[in-house]
Amino acid sequence: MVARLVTRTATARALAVAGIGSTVVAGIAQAAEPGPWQFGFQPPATPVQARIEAFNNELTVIIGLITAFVLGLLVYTIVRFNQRRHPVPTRTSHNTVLEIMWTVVPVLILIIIAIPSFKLMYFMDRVPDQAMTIKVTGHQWYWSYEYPDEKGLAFDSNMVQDANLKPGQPRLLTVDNPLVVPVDTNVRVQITSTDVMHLWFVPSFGVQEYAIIGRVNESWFRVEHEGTYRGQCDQLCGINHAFMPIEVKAVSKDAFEHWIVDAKKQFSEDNTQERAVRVAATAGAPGVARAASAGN
Ligand SMILES: [Cu+2]
Repeated sequence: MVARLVTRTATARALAVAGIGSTVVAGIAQAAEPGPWQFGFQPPATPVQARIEAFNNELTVIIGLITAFVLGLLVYTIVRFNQRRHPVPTRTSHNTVLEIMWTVVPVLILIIIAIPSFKLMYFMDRVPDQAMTIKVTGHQWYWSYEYPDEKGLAFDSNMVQDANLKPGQPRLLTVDNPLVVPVDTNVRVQITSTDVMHLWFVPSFGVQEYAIIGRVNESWFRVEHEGTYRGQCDQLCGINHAFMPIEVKAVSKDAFEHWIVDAKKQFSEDNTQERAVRVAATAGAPGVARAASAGN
C-alpha cells in the first residue's frame, strides 16, 4: 500500500516537473532575478512594474534638473560674491517677488510629482477585473501557496539547499515548488502570515506586500511573458530570513491548465504528510525545524 502510494506520488511529481520544464524551455522569453553588479531595476514583467520604472525615470529627470539648478546657484555665488571680487557685502534683505517664487515653485514641482504618483498608487492598489486568486502565507522560514479557485490546491515552497542545486539554478533563489501562474491573467494575491511579519517581494512584478499575522494584504500582477521570476522575503523575520526565496513560473494558459491537474494529484497525496512533519518539528527547538526543512 505504502509502496504503491510512493510510486504514484513519484510519477505525479515527475509528470508535473516534466510539464513545467518543457513549457518553460519552449516559451522562455524572460527571466528576472538579481545579478552581480546589477544597476537599476530588473526588467519589468508586469504593467505595474513598467509604470513604476517609468515614474522612476521621470523623477530622476526632475531630481537631476533641481540638483543642477542648485549647484549652478552655488557656483555662481562662490564665483561672483567671494571676498576678493566682492569685498563689501550688500545689506539687502527681503525681496517679495523672490520669496513668493521660492515658495510657489517648489509647491508646483510637488504637485507635478504628486499627480502621477497618486495615479500609480491607485493603479497598484486596485485589482482590475479579477481572474484568479492566490493566497500566499509566510512562515518561519518558507512560503506556502494556495489556489482557492482550484478546490484549495495548496503546497509549501522551500528553498533548495546548495548541495541539491541543478546546473543553472541560482543559489538562495531556487525553491522546490515554485508558484505557477498563467501569463496574461490578472492574478489577485492575498498575503498573510502564521508567525512573524514577512514580506512577499517580487521586484520584477512591482509587488511588495507585508505578510502580517491575522491580517490579509492584497496586491495583484499580470505577467506578460513566460519565464521565471524571483524574489525574496523582504522583512527581517528571524534567523533564516535570507533562506525563504520566492520563485514564480509564468506559463502559457494551456500549460497552466495541465499543471493544475498534475499539481492537484501531486500535492493532495504528499503534502499533508510533509506538513504534519514540519509542524511537529517547528513545535520543538528551532534547530530541529531547520534540520527538517534542510532535507527538502
Ligand atoms: Cu520572512
